[in-house]
Amino acid sequence: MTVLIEIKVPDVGNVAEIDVVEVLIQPGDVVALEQTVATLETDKASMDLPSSASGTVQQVYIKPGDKVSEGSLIATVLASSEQVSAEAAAQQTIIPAETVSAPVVEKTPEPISLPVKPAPELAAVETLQEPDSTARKPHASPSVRLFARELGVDVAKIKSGSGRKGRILKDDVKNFVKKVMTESIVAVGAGIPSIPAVDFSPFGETEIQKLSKIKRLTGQNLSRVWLNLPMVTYHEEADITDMEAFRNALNAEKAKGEIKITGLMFIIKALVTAMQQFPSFNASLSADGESLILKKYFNIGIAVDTPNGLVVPVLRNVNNKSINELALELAEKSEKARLGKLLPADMQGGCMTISSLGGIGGTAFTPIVNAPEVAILGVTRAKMQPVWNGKEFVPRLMLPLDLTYDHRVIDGAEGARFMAVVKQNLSDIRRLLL
Ligand code: CAO
Repeated sequence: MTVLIEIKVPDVGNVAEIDVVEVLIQPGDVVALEQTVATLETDKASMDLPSSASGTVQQVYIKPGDKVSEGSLIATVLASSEQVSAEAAAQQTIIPAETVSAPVVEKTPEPISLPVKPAPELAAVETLQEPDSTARKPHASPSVRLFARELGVDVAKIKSGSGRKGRILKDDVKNFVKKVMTESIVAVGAGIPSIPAVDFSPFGETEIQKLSKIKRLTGQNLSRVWLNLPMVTYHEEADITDMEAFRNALNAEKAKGEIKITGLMFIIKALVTAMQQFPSFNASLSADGESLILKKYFNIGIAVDTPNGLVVPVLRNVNNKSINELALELAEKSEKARLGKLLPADMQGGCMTISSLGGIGGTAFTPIVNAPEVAILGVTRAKMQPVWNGKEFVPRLMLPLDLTYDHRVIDGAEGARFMAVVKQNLSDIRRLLL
C-alpha cells in the first residue's frame, strides 16, 4: 500500500521562529528513513530533521532563509506503508495512495501528517558557514553534522567520506580541518589568531545589524586577497587643468538631460592606454604562481558604491569605445548596480579596477587589488594647488592617484613607470590619440 506522508516541524520547545538553514531534499529524491531532510536553527541552537519515512519526495515547501515554527509543513514523501517508521505509524492513520506513481503528482491524495522525530538534541552553534546552493548534498549523520558545525566546517566541502557509500564520518571532519589548517599555514605563513569576541553590554546599549550578503562576500574576498597578495601602493599626482577645461567645454555643449562626462572617463582611457604599453598590468598570475596569463582584451572594473555595499561592474573592450559611449555605459551600469540588478556576467572578466572616491573627497588611500587582477587604481578629489613652473607658482588642478599592485608580478620601478605614463596621458589628453 502506498501512502503520502507529510513531514512537519516537530515540537522544539518554546521557540516562535526557526530559521531554515539548509534544505537537503528536492522533489524526485529518494530519501531513507532517518535521513536528514533539512537543517533548522534558532539564534542559539541547530537541529537536523530526520525523515520519518523512506520513499520518494513529492514536494518541498521550504527553502533556505524561510522562517518556520512547530507544525510547519516541510515536505511530502510518497512511501509504501512498510517504509514508514513504526513509531510514526503508531501515531497516525494511513491513507492508501496506490494511484500515485510519479514523483510530482497532479492529483495528490489527501496527505496524512506524521510528525518528524525530534532531533536528539539542540546544540549550540559556534560558527556557521554560508550555505552553498551549488554544493553536493553530503551524507552525514546529525551528530557528525553537528560536530562539523561546532568546528565551523561546511560538510558540503568534504569531497568524500570514508563511511559506507561515501558517508562522512567524524574522522573525515577532523582530517578536513587538519588539511585546511596545514594549507593555510603554508599559504599565509602562520596561523592568524582571531579577534576575541567582546561583551559590549557593560559599556552601553548596542544593536545588532545583519551585514548584507554583498558586504559578507566582499569581506571574505578582501580578507583572502589581503592574506595572499604582497601589495604595495604608489602615490602620484596628475595635472588635469587642461583636461578639466576640455571636459567642461564638452559638457557645456550637451543638451539638457544628456549624460555628462566626468573625469573618470578620461582616467579609464588614460589607464587603458598605459596598460597597452605595459602588458604585465593586463595580466593574472597562474594558479601555480609560475607564469603570467597576458590578456589581449581591455576590460575595466569600476567600483560602485551602493546601499547594499560595494560592487564592481565591468566595462568591456574599453580601448574600442569613445568617451561618450563609456559615460553612457557607466551611467547605465552604476544605476543597475544601485538598484541591485547587476547580473553575475556584468561583473566578470575585468582586467584592472578603478576605485574612484573623487566625487566624495579624500587626498589619498590604499585600495586593495581585485585579484586575480594584479593592480587597482584609486582616485581621490582633484584640488587646485600652487605648482612651480620654473619661474613662478601657478594654480593647477591636481588629481591624486593611488596605484596598488601585486608585488609578485609588478616591480616598484615598473609601477612608477606605469604611473608616469598614466599621469602624462591625463596631463596631455592628446596622447590618448597616439
Ligand atoms: N575630483 C573632483 N571632482 C570629482 C572627482 C575627482 N576626482 N571625481 C568625481 N568628481 C565630481 C564629478 O565631476 C561630479 O561632479 P558634478 O556633480 O559637478 O558633475 C561629482 O563629483 C560626482 O561624480 P560621480 O561620483 O557621480 O561620478 P564619477 O563618474 O566620478 O564616479 C562612480 C562614478 C560610479 C565611480 C561613483 O559614483 C561611485 O560609486 N564612487 C564610489 C566608489 C567606491 O565606493 N569606491 C571605494 C572602493 S574601496 O572600498
